[in-house]
Amino acid sequence: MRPDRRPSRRAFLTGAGASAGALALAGCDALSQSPGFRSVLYTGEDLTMLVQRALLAPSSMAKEFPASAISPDFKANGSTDPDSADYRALAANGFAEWRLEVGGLVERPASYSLAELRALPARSQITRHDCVEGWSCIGKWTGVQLATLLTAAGLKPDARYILFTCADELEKTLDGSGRYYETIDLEDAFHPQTILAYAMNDEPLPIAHGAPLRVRVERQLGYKMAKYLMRIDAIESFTDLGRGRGSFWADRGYDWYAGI
Ligand SMILES: Nc1nc2c(c(=O)[nH]1)N[C@H]1C(S)=C(S)[C@@H](COP(=O)(O)O)O[C@H]1N2
Ligand SMILES: [Mo]
Repeated sequence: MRPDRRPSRRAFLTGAGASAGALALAGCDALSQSPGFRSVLYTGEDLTMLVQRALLAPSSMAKEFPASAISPDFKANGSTDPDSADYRALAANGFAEWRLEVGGLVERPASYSLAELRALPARSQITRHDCVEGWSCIGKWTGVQLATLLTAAGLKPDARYILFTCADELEKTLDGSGRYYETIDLEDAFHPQTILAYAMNDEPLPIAHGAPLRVRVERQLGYKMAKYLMRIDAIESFTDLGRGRGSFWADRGYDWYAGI
């Protein structure tokens, strides 16, 4: 740790200790007071205050459900079978040649195969997916926390959003402007339930649901959950992408922040 960082870090620890005490009074001490949990919170110079806030505030978590609540038929929506030659070739080979590129405003650009992502620490969550069209389904998602990849890559100071670039064109246009993309801010990017999912209901993610990898941003509507991920980039602004509103559907009139 750089010496100049110490005072603010210590100040934060004092504040966090106070809220751990408040949690204990409320009868929720088991997790917040366990030494393991605290060291997860307080180590790692790359963890931002945002991450720590998210972990300390259980109310900011999306509701998780028991396995018995999983929908027997999870509807597939939007693109369900991308028809580009590149995607077809990757799918034909079981995505063995696919790689997720991580770049943009990061210190250490990286590239991951599906096997490499599966070897990283995983998180599973059973959540309700709410589509703006008015339907909901509950599914189990397993993947790597986006925070893990972003921490490994190291965000540069001017990074403000994470951009997801997908393999599919939902709208066929001559200039390629119908390619699906999404952006989220860093609070959602580092949220513990924001995962890059490679499995659904304990099976490899089906093509209809975004194989080989899709993002889950559980506190927002379904259209934020970009499927068919090809790359993620840290960016400062999205005004120069698409039509400038930050996502395929925001460009077509929906809200960029689709909180539920
Ligand atoms: N790449 C891509 N991601 C996408 C879409 C899409 O068409 N293409 N549709 C979105 C919408 S509107 C919803 S509701 C969900 C649907 O996910 P599902 O097919 O697993 O139900 O994916 C979202 N992510
Ligand atoms: Mo949707």
